[in-house]
Amino acid sequence: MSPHPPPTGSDERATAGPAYGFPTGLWRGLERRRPPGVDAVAAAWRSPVRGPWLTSVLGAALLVALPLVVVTGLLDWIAYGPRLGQAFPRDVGWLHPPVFDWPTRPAWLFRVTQGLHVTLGIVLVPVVLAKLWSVVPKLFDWPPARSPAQVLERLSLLLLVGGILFQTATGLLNIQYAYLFGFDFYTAHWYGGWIFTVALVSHVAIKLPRMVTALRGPGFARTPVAATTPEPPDRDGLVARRPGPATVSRRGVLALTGGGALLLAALTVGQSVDALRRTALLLPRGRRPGPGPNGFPVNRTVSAAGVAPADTGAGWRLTVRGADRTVALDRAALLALPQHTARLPIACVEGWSTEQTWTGVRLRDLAALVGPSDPATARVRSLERAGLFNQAVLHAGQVGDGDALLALRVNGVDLAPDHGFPARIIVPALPGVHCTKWVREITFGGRGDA
Ligand SMILES: Nc1nc2c(c(=O)[nH]1)N[C@H]1C(S)=C(S)[C@@H](COP(=O)(O)O)O[C@H]1N2
Ligand SMILES: [Mo]
Repeated sequence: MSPHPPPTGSDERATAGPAYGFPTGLWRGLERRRPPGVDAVAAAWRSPVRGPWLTSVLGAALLVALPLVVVTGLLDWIAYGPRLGQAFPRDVGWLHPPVFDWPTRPAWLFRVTQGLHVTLGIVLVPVVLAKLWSVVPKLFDWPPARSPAQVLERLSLLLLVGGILFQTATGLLNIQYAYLFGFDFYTAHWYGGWIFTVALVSHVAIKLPRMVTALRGPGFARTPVAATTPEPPDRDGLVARRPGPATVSRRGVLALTGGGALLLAALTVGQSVDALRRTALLLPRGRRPGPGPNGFPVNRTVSAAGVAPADTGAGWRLTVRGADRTVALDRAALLALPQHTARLPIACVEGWSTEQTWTGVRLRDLAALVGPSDPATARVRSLERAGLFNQAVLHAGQVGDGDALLALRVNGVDLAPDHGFPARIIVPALPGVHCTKWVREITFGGRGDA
């Protein structure tokens, strides 16, 4: 039994909503010219659990988590190296966070930022859907606005809802390699991210006080279905006008949402935790990367990259260029140089990461062969002819790190062809995309001529 009998007529609804702003005649006129069916549709949303409390609980969860997704997304862009001209999108004008040289320590830094960005983006899908469900009747509000301020607010909601759906869809499609859209992923996800962020900030600014009020009021976290009744009519119109009987409690909705999020988390964490790889059911590739020391995920295989076995055989030479000279080294010559071993992650921005033990020549030792051992940059080129990631530029801090390697071996054996044989780059905290495989040439730039 509801302690608050639901309002029945449209008069109550009008008084529950905000008063009409300027120009009053326009809003009143709209109110009178109701499109056919709008009342029937609005009345069809009858769940008594909808209301400020449920929307606020879901909103609070998103308020904590979404900023993390936004910030880690921006950090991933910085990690790609905008100063080195290799972040995507490249030309963003002034629209970017302060850029800095991505550090090499802690070595797991990029593993964590890309992992949080992708994993949270996936895990939050049920929470976002539940939040949208809790407010969906407002989509059918008539009149659609009652003041110019409300027009603006509703436009920002359009950007907010459209933004999060767009970011989630493009992100998920990208990690599945499903380029169904006819535009560049990076550009779309970047600008989509800004639109979403601006809409999110204004939405929070507008709604935060109401969220706090709702959460400070009576709670419903323990109310069972039998005792579930609607909240009193609210000025936002979240509470159903003609609520039906409860078929689920508020805590039931939250349990379902949380359960969905936990399930997605369980299916996703294996992408970032080597021991749980087999549980990563959503990982589009490399869930069973095969046995042995080279048994870890492969993003682009040697055949997909079009690198021919003849190019990586006995005739392969690494060209190293520097300020003073150019040298060509075969694999035996590289193996004869001092070898260094480091345990480092490969972290792919598409969501997965893995930690392996790499052995090879320190980049700064290679630099010393051809010029100063502390160059400003290193440009690495692959045997791969086409492809966005057939080259990468490293900054001074990355070249100079004692664990920055041209890796020849992994886990005590030669690199497999798919992992970049004869040689690949591996640098602490470097995004996976810049850990160039099948390296053919490294050019060290002098100090100052980066
Ligand atoms: N030449 C070349 N190197 C490359 C790539 C590529 O497409 N071409 N992909 C990169 C990406 S996106 C990642 S995540 C890592 C993956 O390394 P792995 O396949 O050895 O795990 O390799 C990087 N090196
Ligand atoms: Mo990657």
